[in-house]
Amino acid sequence: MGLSHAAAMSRRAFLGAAAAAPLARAQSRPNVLMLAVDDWNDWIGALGGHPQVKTPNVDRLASMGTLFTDAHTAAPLCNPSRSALMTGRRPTTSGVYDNDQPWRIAMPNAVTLPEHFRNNGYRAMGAGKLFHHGQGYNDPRCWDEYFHWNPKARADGMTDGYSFPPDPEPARPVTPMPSVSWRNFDWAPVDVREQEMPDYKVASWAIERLKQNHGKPFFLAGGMFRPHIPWFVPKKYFDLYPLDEVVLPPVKDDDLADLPEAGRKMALNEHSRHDLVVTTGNWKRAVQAYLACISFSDTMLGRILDAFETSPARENTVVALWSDHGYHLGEKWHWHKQALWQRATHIPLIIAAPGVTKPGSRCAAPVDTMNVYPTLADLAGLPAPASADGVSLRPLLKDPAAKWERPAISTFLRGNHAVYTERWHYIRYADGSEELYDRPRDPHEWVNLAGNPAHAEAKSAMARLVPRDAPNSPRVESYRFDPAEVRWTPKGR
Ligand SMILES: [Ca+2]
Ligand SMILES: [Ca+2]
Repeated sequence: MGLSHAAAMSRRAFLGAAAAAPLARAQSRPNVLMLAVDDWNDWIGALGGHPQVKTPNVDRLASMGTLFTDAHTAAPLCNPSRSALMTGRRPTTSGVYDNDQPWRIAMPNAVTLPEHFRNNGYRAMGAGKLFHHGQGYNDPRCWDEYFHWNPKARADGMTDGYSFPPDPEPARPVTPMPSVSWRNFDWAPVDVREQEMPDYKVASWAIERLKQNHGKPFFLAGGMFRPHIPWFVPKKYFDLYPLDEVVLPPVKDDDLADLPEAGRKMALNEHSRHDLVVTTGNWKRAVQAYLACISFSDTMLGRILDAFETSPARENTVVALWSDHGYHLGEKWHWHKQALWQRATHIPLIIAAPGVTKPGSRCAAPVDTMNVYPTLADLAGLPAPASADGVSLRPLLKDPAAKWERPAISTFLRGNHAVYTERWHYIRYADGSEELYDRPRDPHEWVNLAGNPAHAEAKSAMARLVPRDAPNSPRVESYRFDPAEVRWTPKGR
């Protein structure tokens, strides 16, 4: 849908613009290239989350704009994170807390991020993992064009399939960890050309769109699937990290001793068996595989960036990159996501906006993914989203040292929240139990200060920042997704 004539006229009057051709004026608005990565924690070179990680391309993107060094996800799990970012509504607003709650069923009237751009004269195109599997790829309101792979994908808004190319996988399982219940917790080098990898195809599709003239501004989004498990990528990426040299993340033996019961349960959930990873001799192997997948995805993103930097859009495009959440590899005796410590919530977030950001700038203010939608809308000169729980980051993009008093907030399942300020990280679980970490003094979050009377005042101040679960926030039913039938069915029926 294009800008209406009346709106165009009033916009021109407001801007006091001379009588430029309507098309030229429309194209003067910036394009948006949004890159998403999956389960990628703060292990990028520019963030220093792991001393060995090799991410020259994401680092290059960081050098083009502003790297947020203290960015957190709104929810450390795929669907609630992506639903929140793409609709602008936190789980506490939407009721979408888990992977089995289809966001469009919960929010039939939400205007999503790409939809907002479409409604304002943009062409919206997407590929790869942007929404969670099985949701949103075919939402007819979101996209003008999507890289559909699954022939069963249907355009009815919510019953779309896994629109993702098939993954070349070895016979499974490769890794002998039978007691780990997390499906797909497996890894190995695969003997395939990288052109056969799904993320390669997603990147190629996006690259083709960068070369095309769309006749109006574009919103182009590409979502990488790696480093999501299973960690199967070509061997050359494993070879970047020789096994005997792999550095393990720091883990404290008795780290869980000072956690409340709810925290211990979150650390030692059914999918997370650090003891087993260690006793089977797999810790270094798993870290190697995760690093390999990061460098693979970084290489795919580099292909998109190469194409972007030689494209006509180069001078007039906002580029953003985010991960849907972080990832534990043993820290707090925890694996995977689904936790509220910094390793699970801290993410790469980079925004490069011509004329706004300074190349290579870094911003240390605590921000979260609820800021993404309002920021991209703002940078494109679009109206603020109608209902968003976050605000635009423009003041920080203009001046990374600008005063910023909002906390970063992350929520995992109903009633469990993490709140970050520059000084403190506060966690409150649904049963009311708490954790408090002094961030500058305790970067690994090993010492829970919640019971320390010396910090009672700070703790109370942090507790006041916890988002309320709206008393009438929706109770969203759980659904089961059948990929063969490409259908959602309520679990209770
Ligand atoms: Ca994810
Ligand atoms: Ca501890």
